Amino acid sequence: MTTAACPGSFDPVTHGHLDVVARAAALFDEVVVLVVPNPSKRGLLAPERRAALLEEVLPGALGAAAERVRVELVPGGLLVDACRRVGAACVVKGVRGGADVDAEVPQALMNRHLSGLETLLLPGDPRWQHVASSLVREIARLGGDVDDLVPPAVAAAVHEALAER
Ligand code: COD
Repeated sequence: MTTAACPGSFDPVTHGHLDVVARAAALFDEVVVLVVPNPSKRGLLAPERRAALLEEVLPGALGAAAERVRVELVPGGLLVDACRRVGAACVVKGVRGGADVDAEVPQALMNRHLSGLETLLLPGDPRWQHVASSLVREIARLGGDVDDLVPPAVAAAVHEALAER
């Protein structure tokens, strides 16, 4: 059985993330979505909430393939160690354009250097290439509509978290 990891901050999960997870599930027997809080990014949702939302929306986004996808919260440490723990032989990430490629290729090479872990970069679906969690947070914070960018439960959670601030 070949297992892939889809790591991210997922603050919050967007349709762009879900598209990458669905495509990873079409290529691998099992996918582990790793929720890895990024210390360099100011968070909105608690990491546990991000993981719970992923678990909630994956069946609707992936259908039967969601049975082969699980979600794990990674409290810290190296990605390669988290991948070893969950038995992932490969990392799958989405790239929306040149800036993502420039950021991801050094990380991919470093992860291979550290442990031999390979990375598969999938071009982001053009429908979601403009979508980033940071923009979703900003649009919601400024009173805009994020319903086309994230599943309904995620939009509700983002508005709720902003209201509690
Ligand atoms: N379409 C396609 N792909 C997308 C989209 C979209 N609309 N939005 C996001 N993505 C991709 C991103 O390019 C990224 O690959 C992934 O989805 C996750 O995105 P985010 O924004 O949720 O998460 P990031 O970018 O903050 O990444 C967090 C990681 C945990 C993946 C990253 O920080 C990481 O790999 N950390 C490991 C630390 C480590 O081990 N370092 C040492 C060796 S490099």
